[in-house]
Amino acid sequence: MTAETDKRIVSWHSHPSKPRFVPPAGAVDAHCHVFGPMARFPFSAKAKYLPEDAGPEMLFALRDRLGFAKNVIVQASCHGTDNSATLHAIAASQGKARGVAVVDPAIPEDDLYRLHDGGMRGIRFNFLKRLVDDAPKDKFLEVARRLPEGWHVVIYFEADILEELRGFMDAIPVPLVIDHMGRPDVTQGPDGADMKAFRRLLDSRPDIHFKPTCPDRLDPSGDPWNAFAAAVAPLVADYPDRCIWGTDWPHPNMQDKIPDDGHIVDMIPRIAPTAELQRKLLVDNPNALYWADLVGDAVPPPAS
Ligand code: 0GY
Repeated sequence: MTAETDKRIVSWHSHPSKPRFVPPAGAVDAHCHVFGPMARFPFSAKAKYLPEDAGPEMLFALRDRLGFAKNVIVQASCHGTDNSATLHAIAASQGKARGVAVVDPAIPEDDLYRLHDGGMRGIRFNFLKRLVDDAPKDKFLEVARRLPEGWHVVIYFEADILEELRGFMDAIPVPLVIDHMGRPDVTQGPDGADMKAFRRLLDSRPDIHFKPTCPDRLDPSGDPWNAFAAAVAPLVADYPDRCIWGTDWPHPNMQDKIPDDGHIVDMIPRIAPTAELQRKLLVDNPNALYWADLVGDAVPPPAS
């Protein structure tokens, strides 16, 4: 942490609007985070940003306001490999949250199973240099080979290193989930080079999922993020069984362009215009990845 980053940052909207779109019953916000509370869960000494507290009560209040039933909480880089804050939030959710951990690749097997018992169902490999000091592919592969059954790997990278990561991703022996579609340049449109490369990745194996998320990060034209909608809707239409969606609250590092979460939710019908697509994106696909043990109990029947 440098002197300039010592001030704690607020990157989320204090009064998000109520979305017009009403998510289907059982909808999952499958990409969000918690920060702290710092007094109980200090941030990592290696954190690249120092946020204000955004704990589970705030997350669950937002979940209810936006009309979601459950959350998948992704361990944020500011907490490093200490997953206590995320585990605390999952425990506080009373069964309505599961998570994705960030681990030291040398983590003992017993600790992986403890994370499983705490509601984790995957680990995240982050390749963004502005967020992490290093991303050791060889060590990542080793831990990916000894994950508990049913887990997957979430990968966060930017479009310019997609090709470089292809061999690494091919070697991961469990399903993959790609954060924010690998951050394509959405202004190139649905047939731009970045989207084409991402489609090639999806076509390379059937067990890669993706998050058509973060219009606020990916579309420089700003809200209502028309370039994002135009570039992403065809991807969701063509890969309806392979996408999951999330708000990205509390929007780490977006303090200069804080999005209104209600507007983020209103992007859903623009990228998934039918009830069937919405059910897959928000209910079926995330439940299969994160609540596979309960699928059948937890997933409501398709809307008629
Ligand atoms: C995201 C994106 C970002 C941050 C993190 O773990 C994190 O700190 O994921 C980012 O700054 O692009 O998905 O939350």
